[in-house]
Amino acid sequence: MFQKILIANRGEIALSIIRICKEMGIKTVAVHSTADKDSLHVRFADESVCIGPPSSHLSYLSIPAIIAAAEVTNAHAIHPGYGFLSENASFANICTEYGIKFIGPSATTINKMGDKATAKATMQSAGVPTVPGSDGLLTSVEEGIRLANEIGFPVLLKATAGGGGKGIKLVDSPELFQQKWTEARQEAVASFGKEGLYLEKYIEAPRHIEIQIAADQYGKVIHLSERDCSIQRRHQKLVEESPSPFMTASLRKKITEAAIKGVSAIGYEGVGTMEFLVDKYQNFYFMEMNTRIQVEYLVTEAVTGFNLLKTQIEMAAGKPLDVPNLYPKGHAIEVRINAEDPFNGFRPSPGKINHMHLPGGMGITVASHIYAGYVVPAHYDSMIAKLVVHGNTRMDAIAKMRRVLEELVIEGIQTNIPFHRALLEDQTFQQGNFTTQYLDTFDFSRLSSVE
Ligand code: MV4
Repeated sequence: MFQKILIANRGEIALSIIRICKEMGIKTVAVHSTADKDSLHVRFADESVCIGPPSSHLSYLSIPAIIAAAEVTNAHAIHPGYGFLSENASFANICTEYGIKFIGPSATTINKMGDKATAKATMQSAGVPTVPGSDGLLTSVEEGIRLANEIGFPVLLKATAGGGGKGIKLVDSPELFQQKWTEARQEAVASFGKEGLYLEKYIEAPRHIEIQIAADQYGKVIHLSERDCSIQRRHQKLVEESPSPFMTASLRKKITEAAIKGVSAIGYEGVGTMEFLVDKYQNFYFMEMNTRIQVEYLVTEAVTGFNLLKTQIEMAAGKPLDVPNLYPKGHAIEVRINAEDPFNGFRPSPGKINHMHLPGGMGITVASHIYAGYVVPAHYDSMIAKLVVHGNTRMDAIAKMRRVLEELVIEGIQTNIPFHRALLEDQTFQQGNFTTQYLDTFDFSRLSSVE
């Protein structure tokens, strides 16, 4: 096992990694920007290194600063968490060159899944269902129009370097194709420095269902069932749950088999997630693969009782997997608490938390780095806490989450707690009858500002 791990991240995930390392008897090194000097991940780690100024580019994304911190502290491995450098192939490569274990898959695998057209083609060859569309990148606008006419409008133009909702254009009719093509290419170059586009049939009002995977270094691959992440606003997940209210035994069998087939085909190592779009007929299509631990991993931990973060570290150290496929027991729901003002278009609301109260009780996990007096910096992601509840049934979990949200107090900054309270009251949510389009028509004026 590793003797010392450097955590190349901040916030709740850095804290959660440090906590599990302590339980495993592994020493920890925190890295931090000057804006995070008073953060809990810095206080709870055995050692800490300041790696730069507040700007992410000069700190949490600075490969030389992080490698230097690992060198001077003699860390044997780096855990990248999620976001930042977690899916950066050249960082994974540089770690290897310096004799540091990158806790994640190989640079080759990260590259292959990071290029969305390549990822799709790879999964298609492996026999995983994909959305009808172009075979790889489009070579001309004419080819795109011909193919779109064949498939039928509307279609989507997707940037191969995109992902997570970035670089996607909806094209409703042939007349608009040329214009959208030009826009999409320009945006792809500006955002990602790569102009490649591919084409897909537009799946209307799908669900976002993802399969959690774990793969050891000896070819054993298991799934840990699904998470439903359909509750999103502008491609930002706000609520995740498992099992999916839409799931059936037959769909779960097919979708998990496909996920395992895809992951096995690429010789994947570590934890990962296969994202699928599921249409109203329960047809499912591979969308993207995430090669990191995800924000919503606690939902899977809650329903399976399996320590995913610990297993990720163990597998990176060469330990074989010793469990079969895992299925949900009961029901778990996670809500993401963001320092955002839901009464003003969810704009960021950084600042000092004057007072707070975190909920407790059975079947409740609070993953958070905040404390009374903590200043939420303006430089990073606005997520400040994750609340996870676990109950016997979905209705039990909803009742528990409503109680938890009643108890939760965060004062001094605006948060999206009022949104979550309104969502948990909503009939459509309670019935589990939602798609990725659900929040597009959600009436945000129903939010109450009264405590
Ligand atoms: C789609 C789609 C419909 N049809 N692809 C958005 C995020 C990126 N990972 C892929 N996305 C979508 N791809 C086809 N062929 C609809 C979406 C989509 C979406 C997907 C998952 C969760 C929320 C979403 C919100 C809008 C659009």
